Amino acid sequence: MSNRRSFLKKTVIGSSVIIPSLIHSACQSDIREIGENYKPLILSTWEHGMAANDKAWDILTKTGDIVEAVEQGVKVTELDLKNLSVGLQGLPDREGIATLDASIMKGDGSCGSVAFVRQVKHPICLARKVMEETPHVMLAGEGARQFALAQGFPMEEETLSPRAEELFQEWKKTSEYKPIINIENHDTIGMIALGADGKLAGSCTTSGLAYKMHGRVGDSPIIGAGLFVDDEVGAATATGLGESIIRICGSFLIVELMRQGRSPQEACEEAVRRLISKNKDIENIQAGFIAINKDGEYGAYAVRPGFNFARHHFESQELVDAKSKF
Ligand code: SD4
Repeated sequence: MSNRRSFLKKTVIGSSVIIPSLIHSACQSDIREIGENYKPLILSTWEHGMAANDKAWDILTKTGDIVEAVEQGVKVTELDLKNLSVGLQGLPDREGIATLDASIMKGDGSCGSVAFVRQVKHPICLARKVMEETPHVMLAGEGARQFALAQGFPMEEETLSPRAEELFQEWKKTSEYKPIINIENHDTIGMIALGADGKLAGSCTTSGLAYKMHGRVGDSPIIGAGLFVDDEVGAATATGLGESIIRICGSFLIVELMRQGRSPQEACEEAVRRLISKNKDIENIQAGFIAINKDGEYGAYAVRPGFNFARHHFESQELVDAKSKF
């Protein structure tokens, strides 16, 4: 922590007469300016984040284009046929239809997302188009599909991948809706990145919960829930049971906690505590968060064991097991 920031902290704690607005502007002015030298860092949820990070790192370090990096990075996962929770090969809803959610955000507040979209292989690219080509933030369902057509996206056949079809047929025997922790419903990819120029961006893409109700939308396309990025502070993204994450505005909460001086690790832990306190049936819920700040610090925390994340920076790339509450 910079001397200036520790001084500010002491000042705030040591005085009972500071006016809140002054505290706010003091904290704001403590933030490093974009353009100083930052150490690039990329974090992604789960093991598939390793391959996604590789792609994103390549783009970030060669071109410095952080939005391109987070878009192209998670596209790798959208194409990964082994992944049953991201892309059109993901497990379908209870009607046997794969519907996808995705979002992308820049640290200057620009963002775009798509929800409940069908037949689009790369929902993350469509989310970026919403951000860059429309006056809106979010398009859903048939409207999102129409927009994709208008933007020249190819429409894919609505057939399930062989593995998804097999599992769906198996599921139909009981048609019981029951998320299985860390397996069928928790492989969303969320990626957050810091560039050498101090700018941040993030992306998040998923097929959502397996066998969800038709029309169900999770946290991943909801700015502030599944993803939040602010160039003044840092970035956070989420994976896990979307309903539990939406209830606490998880990613926004983490970025705001970091703004108030918490480290990324402390902020992720506080978000998990909040999530546990606001969700019933917590024994059947897994949710995990990752976060980075502009000092290149990072953190991760989950409700229960089993969550890991991929980290890529100059010295190394590694898969890290996150700590958990239970
Ligand atoms: C959702 N957060 O739709 C996502 C689920 C997830 O892999 O993490 N899926 O609720």
